[in-house]
Amino acid sequence: MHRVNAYVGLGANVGDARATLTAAEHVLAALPGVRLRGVSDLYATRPVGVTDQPGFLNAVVALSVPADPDAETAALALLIGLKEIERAFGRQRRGRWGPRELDLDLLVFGRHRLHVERPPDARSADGSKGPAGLWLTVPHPEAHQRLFVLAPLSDLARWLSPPGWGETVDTARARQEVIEGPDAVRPIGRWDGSEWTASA
Ligand code: A4P
Ligand code: MG
Repeated sequence: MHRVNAYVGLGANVGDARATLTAAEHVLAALPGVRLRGVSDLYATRPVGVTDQPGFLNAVVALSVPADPDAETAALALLIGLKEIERAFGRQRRGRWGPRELDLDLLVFGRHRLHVERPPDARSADGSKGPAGLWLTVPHPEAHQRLFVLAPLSDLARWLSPPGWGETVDTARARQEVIEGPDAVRPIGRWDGSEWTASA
């Protein structure tokens, strides 16, 4: 079986964000065929995009996931799993960049560059209706210019150079730190195997 290393970004700013991210991390690690490779520190982050909303908590997890029968199918299957977890945690639709109970973004899927659009009438192999209009771009098109992604990602993969970036995660993080300023992200917890405990 082929496997790839995937990175998933977690974010929340509605409800008990810390409890949500902790529980979501455990659900992610229990997805079929998925192995957990690492969990970043937990960060308190300043909202980006829509700035008039509560601060976020963000983290990133490193996963090893099945890549069969092909990268595109496997990445879409993972995305569908992420969307189901968001729904299970009560994610409401409030518009782009707005407040959210839980946001799960597929940041990197191995060395693959994918852009997939599933037509609204797409049907899965068993004939049941698939998720309408689902689309996917990896690496995530905005990840390289968001410190709330780059800081936790560099905890896990600072030397990684995602396809299309032309730079390492750490280089992008250092540049973005200058642009966003020292208060944009703040580490507040370290993963101890079951939860984030307060950083020393
Ligand atoms: N989609 C395409 N590619 C991907 C991918 N690589 N990963 C599609 C995940 N989804 C992907 O996403 C909309 C559609 O994007 C999905 O149906 C999927 O098919 P969504 O999560 O439902 O909508 P959204 O999150 O409102 O939009 P978007 O563009 O993902 O928002 P962002 O970019 O996630 O921004 N500030 C801080 N500090 N921390 C945050 O976590 N998050 C946002 C949300 C804004 N500001 C933030 C934070
Ligand atoms: Mg999203």
